[in-house]
Amino acid sequence: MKKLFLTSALALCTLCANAQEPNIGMFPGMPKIEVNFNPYVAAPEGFDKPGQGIDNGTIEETEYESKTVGTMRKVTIYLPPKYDKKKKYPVLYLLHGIGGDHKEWLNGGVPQIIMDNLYAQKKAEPMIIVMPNGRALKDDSATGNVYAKANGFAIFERDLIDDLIPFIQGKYSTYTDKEHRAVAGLSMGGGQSLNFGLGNMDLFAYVGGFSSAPNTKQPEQLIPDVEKTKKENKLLWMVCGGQDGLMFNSSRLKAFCDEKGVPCTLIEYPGEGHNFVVWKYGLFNFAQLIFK
Ligand code: FER
Repeated sequence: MKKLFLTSALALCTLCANAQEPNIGMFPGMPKIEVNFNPYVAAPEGFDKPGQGIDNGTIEETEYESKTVGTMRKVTIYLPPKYDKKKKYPVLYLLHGIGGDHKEWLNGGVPQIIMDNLYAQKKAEPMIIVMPNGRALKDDSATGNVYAKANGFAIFERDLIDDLIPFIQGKYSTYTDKEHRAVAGLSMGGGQSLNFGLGNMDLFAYVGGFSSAPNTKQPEQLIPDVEKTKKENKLLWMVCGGQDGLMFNSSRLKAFCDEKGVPCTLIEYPGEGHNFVVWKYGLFNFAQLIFK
């Protein structure tokens, strides 16, 4: 199975262009796990289109010193409309996929438009969204064979916790407790969010996985202590396309949670594959559920 996995991953890679998520539609060999999905409710028309006459947040790119990697690392920040240093904000760490970097969400997922619209309708708590480069390597570019650099996505756990979070809390006006910190991501970033979020429940109360990739740990590793997770996690929320060959990463965790009585959402986006239709929907919904 491992060999099949590797071969197909490499085959996929040769198909995928740089800085783009692979087409997972034909991903072979993984089991279909029967689960009770949570109901899919379509996002309203225009949720990802610029709203007219509404306040806009601001996007900036900055750099932080990573002791983990030994380099200065780029990160994209989205501050909510009317960001005010005298107030404190919760923080969502929003992670990209294997073909992306700190700009992937901005280029493909228009988080600033989705959030500006949500704020205009008072449907989300004002928050800072931090979009780092989740490939914690000296060469963290999404070029060449991105699968060969996949180990950087695991190393990022230390970069995030030891370097990036302290930097963000020093530079911006943020709350610093777990109830005001969330992590979510797409594909490899979804796997990272489940791994790091459930693995560090003292740091993250809200966890989101959108079309999570095979870097997602086994449910027994993610939730070794069911009672602790029930007590400490405030939201475990997932979405995945119905035609996405990576669904098993999400459905395996959902089945485990349902069996053990751990609150967990998994929505199957009807008919969709491994793409930003699903991930924009993920952000739109997840952002409305956190920090409340
Ligand atoms: C794999 C298939 C897909 C894999 C990673 C991915 C590390 C990631 C896809 C993405 O981030 O879009 O076998 O192994």
